[in-house]
Amino acid sequence: MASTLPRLPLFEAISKHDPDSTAVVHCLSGRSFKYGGLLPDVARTRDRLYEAAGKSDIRGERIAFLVENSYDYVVTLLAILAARAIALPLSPPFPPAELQYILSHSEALLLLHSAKYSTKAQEVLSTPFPSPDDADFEGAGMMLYTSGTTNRPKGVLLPESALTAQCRSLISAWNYTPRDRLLHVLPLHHIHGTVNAVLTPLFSGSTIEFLFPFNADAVWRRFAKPFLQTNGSTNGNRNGSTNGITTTNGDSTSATAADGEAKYAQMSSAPITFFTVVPTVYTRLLSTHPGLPAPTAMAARTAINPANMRVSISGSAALPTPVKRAWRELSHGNVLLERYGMTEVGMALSCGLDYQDRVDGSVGWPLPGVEARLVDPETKQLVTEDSVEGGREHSGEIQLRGASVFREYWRNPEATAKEFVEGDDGKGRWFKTGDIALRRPVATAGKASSGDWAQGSMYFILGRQSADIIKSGGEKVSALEIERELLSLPEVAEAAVLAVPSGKWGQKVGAVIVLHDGYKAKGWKPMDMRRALRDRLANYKIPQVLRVVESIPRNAMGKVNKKTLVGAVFKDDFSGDEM
Ligand code: MCA
Ligand code: AMP
Repeated sequence: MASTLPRLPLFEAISKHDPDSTAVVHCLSGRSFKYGGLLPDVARTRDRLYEAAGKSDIRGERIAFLVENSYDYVVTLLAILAARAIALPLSPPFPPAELQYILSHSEALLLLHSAKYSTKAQEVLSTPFPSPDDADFEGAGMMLYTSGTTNRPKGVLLPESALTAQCRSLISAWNYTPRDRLLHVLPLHHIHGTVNAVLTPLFSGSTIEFLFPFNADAVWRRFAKPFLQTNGSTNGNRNGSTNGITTTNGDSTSATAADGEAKYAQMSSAPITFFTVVPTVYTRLLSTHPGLPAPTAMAARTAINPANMRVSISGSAALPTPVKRAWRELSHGNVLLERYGMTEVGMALSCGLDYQDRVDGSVGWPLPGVEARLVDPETKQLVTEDSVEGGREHSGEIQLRGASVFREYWRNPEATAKEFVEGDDGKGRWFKTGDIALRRPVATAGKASSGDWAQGSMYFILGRQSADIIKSGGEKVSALEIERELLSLPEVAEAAVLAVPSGKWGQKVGAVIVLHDGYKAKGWKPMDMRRALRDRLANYKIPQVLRVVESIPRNAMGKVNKKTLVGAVFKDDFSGDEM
């Protein structure tokens, strides 16, 4: 029998779920894995980790892993926590140089690669269930690398206690249940994909169905499948197939095949009830829906209507109100729930489950267990409920504290110290998010109908304090990191990297370049830039628009005013309506 597991709250929760209910499904193949098999698999993998490390105490060590979005990923993540080590999920598409940086900076003890999971996983489904009975789990945690304002990504260390606090807060606000079935299309090296869409559903006994990489057509087919009308009947089934194994319902399969999409035939017919993604994904879904075959398009609309899709969440970047409205219309009334978070703190602010509490442009209230305040960045004064400036609402930097906040930037005490400010009430330090917001009462919302936490004035994000942080398709990008890479190229004499507004990405990365004299005659095209940066930066960080100029205007201090420059140089590239 596998050895015992530490008594992490997550493991205790999993051990109480119905062992026959489905934990994970691979959407396209229909393969599914039950809760009953999960902890035995975790225990075995944890023991294999000890073997690989050559010792059985790897507490607090960083264990990096490159595993595709799958049951294997879930087991690997949990096995690392079970070893009281720090899980460090890596993004497979990152170029080797970026991954190498993360590996060496984190001083990872091991790098695990996935062998395609085998029948072994099925074998252990029947092995006895190890009871979690070891109360000591100090050392367990997760580390995610995020772009900061400084030029290299920082390792954000999230101890297990912070992860658990984040999950509990979300369960209480969004009410995940074992009846929820979540379609998972996000990368697994960010909080959004890991905490909101893996750990919290596991805590709650929900089913996670992986469909990765994101593909709008496949998502629509999956949503639609339970509701495809054949011979005038609907084969939707609220309870879905037992354990999420594909119901080989002849009707739905043949209807899908009739659409010429046999590759989707193995998809389950259980309705998806929970979807959490970045705004760009909603934009992409909205723009591809009209191209679906008519029966699929209709079934997809039924699938996302509020009676079937319990909650659709948007976050990681600002949700444009036109996208929210278009989704509401397409879905016959499903109002997207917007929330605000950050790698360093998990989810911090959220609108409520009650539709009244999903106010356009607002990210809601501090989630359960999260304390939030606004501080004027100039005067450092607290922005109080009634702070009004010349009749206008007063904005400030969002500062946060609570059990969900990270511990430190890995091996970077200076950066950690810089991002926190001591509280004057003796109740601990506040994390400075760098995001500017205002608070405003909304007459129709905040009546505690979504929970006690959802009361009072609502938060509205205005933007970031620093122009050097760009959010593209939900990915955070440091302008300084890209400038550093550009400046290391022989062609480039000066570089300024800017956030260019985009309907599709929210913001896209733009570069303004001055070439060295020797390269001016030849010129430098976007293709040249892409080729030069390909092995140095992840794809999404490579500028999408480029301008070569004679000089970049600077102030007396030698600083570039990026807000002015972006308007002056990229006016024609603003594409607020590209969908
Ligand atoms: C892909 N491309 C991008 C991005 N993604 N360009 C700019 N920004 C991006 N985010 C480029 C590729 O390099 C490629 O360029 C082209 O678009 C198509 O690539 P593909 O891989 O097909 O793109 P996609 O699959 O359509 O990806 C779009 C996506 C993805 C699904 C929106 O970017 C995504 O999953 N974003 C979510 C990231 C996330 O989880 N963020 C949460 C972090 P080319 O054709 O030239 O090669 S924030 C967080 O965790 C906090 C706590 C929070 O609040 O949630
Ligand atoms: P990351 O470092 O990738 O965790 O990104 C965190 C940042 O994403 C925050 O500091 C915000 O700037 C941004 N963000 C997350 N959610 C929202 C939202 N709902 N609206 C606007 N910005 C958001």
